[in-house]
Amino acid sequence: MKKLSFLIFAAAAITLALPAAAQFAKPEDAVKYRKNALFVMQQNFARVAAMAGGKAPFDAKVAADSAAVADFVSKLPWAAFGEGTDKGDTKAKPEIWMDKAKFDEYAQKMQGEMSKLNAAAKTGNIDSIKAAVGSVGGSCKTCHDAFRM
Ligand code: ASC
Repeated sequence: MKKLSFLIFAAAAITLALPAAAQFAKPEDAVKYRKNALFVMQQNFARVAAMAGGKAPFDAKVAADSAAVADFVSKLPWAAFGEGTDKGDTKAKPEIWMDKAKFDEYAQKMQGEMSKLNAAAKTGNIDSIKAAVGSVGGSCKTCHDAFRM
């Protein structure tokens, strides 16, 4: 019994000590997690971008709601780029793990721009939204050019 309690304690301690990055049962789960998060983010961002680009009618409420979701979800993918998740059904380049600092910097940059878009969308000002959409798009592209196949 003592041994079992110890094992449970040890397992809990290890789980809590691990960074969020490692908290996936399998590497495939991490890949799926980050792809799904990026997909949900992209869908919400693209909806706002379509309005900003005049390709969809401007609806301030939809824009604000979508930007808020994109902002929140923009925080999620990064914990799923841990070591050993460079394999499988992914377009992530090995360069991510060779220059993690740069990758993290680009990820941070995008999150910052997305949070500015969220703030702009809350004001309902289409010109501010347009400018912020451009900055987010630029930050997506910078990272994709360097780190996506
Ligand atoms: C999107 C999307 C991207 C970015 C990028 C902007 O909607 O899927 O990867 O915007 O195209 O340059």
